[in-house]
Amino acid sequence: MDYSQKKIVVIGAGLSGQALVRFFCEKGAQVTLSDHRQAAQLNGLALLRDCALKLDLGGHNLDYFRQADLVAVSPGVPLDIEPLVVARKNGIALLGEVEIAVRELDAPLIGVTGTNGKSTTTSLIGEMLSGWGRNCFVGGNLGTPLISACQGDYDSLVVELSSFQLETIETFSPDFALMLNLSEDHLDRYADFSSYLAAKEAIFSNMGSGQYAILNENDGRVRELAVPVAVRKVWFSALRLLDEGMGRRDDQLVWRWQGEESRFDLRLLKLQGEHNIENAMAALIAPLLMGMPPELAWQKVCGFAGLTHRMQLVSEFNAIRWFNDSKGTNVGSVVKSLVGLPGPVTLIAGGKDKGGDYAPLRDLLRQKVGRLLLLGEAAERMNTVLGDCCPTERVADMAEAVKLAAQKTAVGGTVLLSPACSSFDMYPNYAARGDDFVAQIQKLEGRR
Ligand code: UMA
Ligand code: ADP
Repeated sequence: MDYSQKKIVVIGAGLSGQALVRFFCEKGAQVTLSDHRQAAQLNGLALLRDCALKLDLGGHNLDYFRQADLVAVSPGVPLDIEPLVVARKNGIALLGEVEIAVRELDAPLIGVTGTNGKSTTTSLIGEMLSGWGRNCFVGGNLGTPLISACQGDYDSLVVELSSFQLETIETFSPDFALMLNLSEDHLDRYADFSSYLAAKEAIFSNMGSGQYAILNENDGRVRELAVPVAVRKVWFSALRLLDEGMGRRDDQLVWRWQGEESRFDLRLLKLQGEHNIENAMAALIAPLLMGMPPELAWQKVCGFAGLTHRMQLVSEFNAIRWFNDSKGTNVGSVVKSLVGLPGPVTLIAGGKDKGGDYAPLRDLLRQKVGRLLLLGEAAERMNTVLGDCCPTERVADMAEAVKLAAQKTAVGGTVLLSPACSSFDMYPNYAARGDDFVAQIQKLEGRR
């Protein structure tokens, strides 16, 4: 695309916005970076000092949005805010960061979406392809915006995609699209669950022949998605053997494709939990279809110990096992994390409420949770919905949560931080929240 001399407004000055600014400046565009936060609240702006750009901070000046040739949208910016409504009314094109990126990139692209397991699965695929000698980009919602792949010379792109990123695609059409599972999330941004599902389903909308949809057979909502007929569906199931696709029998994964069969021994997998078996199954499929030798693929999967902030055993202080699952940011992920642990668990939850239903946690709380400690903005609503399931207390911050957990959890017990909420009420992101949890445990340990 030729962006030279084009007037481009980039909205959102986070990671995506800053990467977009760098991209458009290199293309010779006239760039304005707009954010409703003030400069002092934004990190990394100094790194843009070499770019000739205008700043529109502390609010969005509508004139810029009326006069632009293009508005480039960061994923965290909702499409119904006034500046974007004004731009649309004035006939200005709005494109998301992923759409802008894919117009520049031509390497085979593996897109990973679903409600939970995206980061783990994306990383697993990256491990496999790199271990096979491919020079692959691994990023997207995982942390490195896809637009920054335009600076590299990649032979494959492995991209985690959020519903926010998929809302603004127009031509995006991955060679492999993985849909891991679907449950309630982000209902603070979407009018209802079906709007969230529609954003996810959009990953298939431009796909056609020669492309693959990799789908979880055991998720009813995934089974109902509309996938264009020309797209080849490849199923995985952690519950049974499949005639074609990735199935399972006991401790073996069985891959059957075009008359060939490969088996993978699950006892060698380092990743823990049933949900990670599904992630491993889903992750294997695209590399195998690309021709990666099955033994090498499985060796790379088994070598992967998992990402931080996902069911990470961070301490055994006080003869208690402390798990950091700060990335457990919705009810579906907390369910999976609790199922995998023996009770009784002291659960630390809460944060920024995303408007979903907490009631699916009720049975598990009764079965597994000895004490529930609630943090953040969501604490009140969670207490109303869940407070009668087990002894429940509100805490002011992570320090109090960890202190109380250490006092109230019996020797041999488990403490789990798995918030079912995003972190933005108290922290810049889920990683900062998980780091605080670990730091508070270490503080107590120091006093031992
Ligand atoms: N902003 C405005 N006006 C608004 C709303 C927001 O100016 O009306 C500004 C904010 O002040 C802020 C900027 O927009 O400065 C933030 O933009 P952003 O939220 O898109 O954040 P980025 O730093 O660009 O990070 C985004 C993803 N964040 C979100 O989707 C919320 C990151 O995913 C992703 O790693 C990154 O792009 C690179 O691709 C994080 C995330 O929480 C991990 N994702 C959600 C999730 O996983 O649940 C979807
Ligand atoms: P995402 O990027 O989709 O948020 P992650 O791989 O970061 O997913 O995992 C986040 C949390 O989601 C994990 O800590 C775990 O509790 C849960 N989780 C991971 N994989 C799955 C899965 N396949 N199904 C359900 N929950 C999962």
